[in-house]
Amino acid sequence: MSTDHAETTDTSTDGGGGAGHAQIGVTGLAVMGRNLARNLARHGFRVAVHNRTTAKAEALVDEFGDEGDFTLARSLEDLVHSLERPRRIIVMVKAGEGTDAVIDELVPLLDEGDVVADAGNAHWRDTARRHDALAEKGIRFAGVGVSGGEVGALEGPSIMPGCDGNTYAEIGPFLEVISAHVDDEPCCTLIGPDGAGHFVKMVHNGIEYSDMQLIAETYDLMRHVFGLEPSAVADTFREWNGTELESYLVEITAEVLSHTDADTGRPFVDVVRDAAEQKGTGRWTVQTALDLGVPVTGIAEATMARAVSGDTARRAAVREALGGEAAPGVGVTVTTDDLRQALYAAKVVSYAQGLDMVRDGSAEHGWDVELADLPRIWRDGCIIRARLLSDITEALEEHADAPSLLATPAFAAAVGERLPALRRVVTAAVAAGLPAPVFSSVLAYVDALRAERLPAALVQGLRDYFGAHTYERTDREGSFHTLWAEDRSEVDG
Ligand code: NBP
Repeated sequence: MSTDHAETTDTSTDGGGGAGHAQIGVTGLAVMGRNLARNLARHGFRVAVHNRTTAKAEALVDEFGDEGDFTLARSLEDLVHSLERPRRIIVMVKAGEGTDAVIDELVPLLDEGDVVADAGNAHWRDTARRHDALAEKGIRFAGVGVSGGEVGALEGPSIMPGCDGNTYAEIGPFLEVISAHVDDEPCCTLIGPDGAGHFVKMVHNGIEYSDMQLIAETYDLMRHVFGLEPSAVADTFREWNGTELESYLVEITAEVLSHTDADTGRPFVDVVRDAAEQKGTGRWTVQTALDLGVPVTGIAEATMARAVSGDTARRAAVREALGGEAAPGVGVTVTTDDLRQALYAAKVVSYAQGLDMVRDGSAEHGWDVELADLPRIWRDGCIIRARLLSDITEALEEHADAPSLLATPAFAAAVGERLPALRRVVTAAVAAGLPAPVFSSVLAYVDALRAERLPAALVQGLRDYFGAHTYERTDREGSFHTLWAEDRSEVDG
């Protein structure tokens, strides 16, 4: 470990004219890190900047040096030496091997009590591992979820830090200042220890998947059941952005749908290949949800829908074999207002599922996450920012013990009154032969939660028949097994 006192080295250039050590360092200056560093500098912090390829750090100081007080670090040693103590270093590199490479190089240069904050999109399990490994060396580690993309990083993202309280005391004040703000409240708060911040960021991204897929399914229905052109669908989304559906994603849906391709003059959406990518957070959410046994059906179907869209060879083969004509959709009427209501209800359900996942994950790992904090810090700065999140915050504050958002009075009523519309939308999609996997699955989820009895009783009977897995009875305590192959009498299980 280094015993040097932090000192700006000869190779460092003070871009903003300030003197003394930098208060915080950023390593990794691609789009996100660069904008985060500028955001910090614009707020008056003295920022040391470093990138593996030094040219990016030089370019940052050249282009934006007048925005604040930058110290250019040409190596990680420079970066470490340029910082006041305890050192605070934000790592914003490509998640995975890149993060491990930087940490491995950085750790021998650091002193006890220094703070490393990984603000990349790390898997929460990697964050927990890194936290433990660095704790053994006395170095404090934070896994910081950041949402808002390139613009958010510059202008104020939603930030989900996971770390110990004393680590947060070091970096929280910086993060809170540069985050988005709603009514003077920062869209940043300590989520919980070790992997909690990245876990919540992962679920946030999962919700983003289902939000986008629901919007896409709504568009598909308007296009193919109503026969509207993309520009007309855009008008409806623009109008909806003035209603309960007001959100960043609804707003940009209108922008994308009204865009015309310059080359062909056709609607932009018609010239884009219909195969959606997924970078991994949706998959991680579903994998983690399966481990926890928490049903996030909306997120799961949205992730699967992307996988189906990308499965182009199989799609072509089945279309060829089965035919691709749409069904006539006879006898089912659905209105624009049904779609608006269904979109809102389905969105609420998928948020409820994501929040359930955080509740269960927090309980499993002892993180003590305050659920109402999540919609509060997602109200601005992040991709899923929406008017709805203020109402969710309020409902969770008032009913902190509710086992589901759907069990709070406000959202039970909001979803309940829109269920007929959601049902009509799913029916119309099925009748027209249009895939609406997220609409369908969230409706099935609500119907399952509402049901007095589920056919799971039969499943239990079958499991007992072939595997003696036992079952419980409705009329008395205990575990039972029926001797299926003998006289079918019941014994204790
Ligand atoms: P990228 O994810 O494209 O990563 C590029 C950066 O990683 C460059 O600074 C590159 O240095 C550095 N890097 C790599 Br690649 N391997 C490295 C290694 N072995 N050692 C040191 N540095 C290494 O950048 P980004 O899009 O700005 O995203 C940064 C992080 O933020 C990622 O974890 C990403 O998932 C996350 N994130 C991104 C967004 C978004 O909207 N883009 C949103 C939220 C979070 P080089 O210049 O020398 O190649």
